[in-house]
Amino acid sequence: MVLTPLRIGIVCYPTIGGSGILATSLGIELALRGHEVHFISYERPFRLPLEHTSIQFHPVDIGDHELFKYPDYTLPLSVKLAEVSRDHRLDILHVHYAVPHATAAILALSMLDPSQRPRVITTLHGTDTTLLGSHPAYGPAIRHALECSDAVTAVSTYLEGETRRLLQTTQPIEVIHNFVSPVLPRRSRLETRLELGVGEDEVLLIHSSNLRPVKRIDLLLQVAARLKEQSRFRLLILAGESFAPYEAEVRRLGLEDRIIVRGRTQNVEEYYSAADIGLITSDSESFCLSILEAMFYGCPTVSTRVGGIPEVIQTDSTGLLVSPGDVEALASQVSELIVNPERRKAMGQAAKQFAESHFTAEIIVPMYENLYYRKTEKAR
Ligand code: GMT
Repeated sequence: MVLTPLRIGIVCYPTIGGSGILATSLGIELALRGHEVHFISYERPFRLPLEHTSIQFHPVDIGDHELFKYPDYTLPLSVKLAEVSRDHRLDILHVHYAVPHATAAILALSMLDPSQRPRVITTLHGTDTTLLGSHPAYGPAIRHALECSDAVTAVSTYLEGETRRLLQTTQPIEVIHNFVSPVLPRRSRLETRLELGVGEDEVLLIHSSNLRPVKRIDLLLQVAARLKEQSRFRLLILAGESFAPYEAEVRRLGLEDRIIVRGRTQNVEEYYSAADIGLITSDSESFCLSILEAMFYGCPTVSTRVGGIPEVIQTDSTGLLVSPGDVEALASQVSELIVNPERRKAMGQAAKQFAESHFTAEIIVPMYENLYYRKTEKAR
């Protein structure tokens, strides 16, 4: 069916992190389907291709005003959102994160003539509910932004429930899970392992995150320390932020020759294809996009059973889940997979199949498109 193309503004954090990655993939997929897409952020999202005829990037100039003791992003963002909405006659403003993005979008609407106002869709990714939702200085602003949005989505059923519980909003919240558009790695598994200095006889564990406290890098290193005595493995950490704060702990645990750190990278597919087991030790996670990325490349993950992760991993079939904080159990489950390549491979294949039958762009993007059409007067 041919759809009437929409003009869609996407607001996201441009830095490494699941929400920015998801928003960028969504924008690319929408452009491929014929929509006109405008990204608005303080920096170009890092996975956004430089050349794309139906995608434009509009930077927000934050400036450096000595007048303010603390830098302000919400106001310049709202002015830019009003400008882009007016100049490009946007149908939809899809904001990822309630604060400050939905707040700025709501403010932008009030700067526009009613005939120029796009519909505001707010997608919740996690921390604005789980961290800020119960914060007295943010909760009411988040609730207000949700109630003023034309539609709200959450990336997992868990997050939908938590948002209802913590924010007591009356807005309907639609669950639209995250998706991944896998790309073909440009290097072979062997070439990537060569670059990493990992032998074919070594099991390669992988952890990819922004290393924020909720990711529990302390536990990740403790698991590696427990495995050190019994197994031949290396742990690759794809670090979205600086790994420097953890280097002393790596030395203290004697893990220098086991841990490989790589910084911000575009080519995660090469690393997931070269890896054997994913390892996630988070205290909280609304979805965990990096688990899904690993699944698409046939890499099963051992993770803590928190938040929305059980919607992504079916324990014993597509990965393994253990109680949060249980270093012993995490290590023993990883160890079980290290010594059992057959089980590991079968689990990786099951993970890939599950990802391909539930979380592809072909399945998820039309859910967003449907929502957009329902909220605009435009016919499909
Ligand atoms: O903590 C992160 O990983 C960053 C954060 C973000 O906004 O980029 O991730 C959140 O959104 C991701 C994409 O929807 C989810 O996969 C992550 O689980 C979620 N993080 C948390 O809930 C802690």
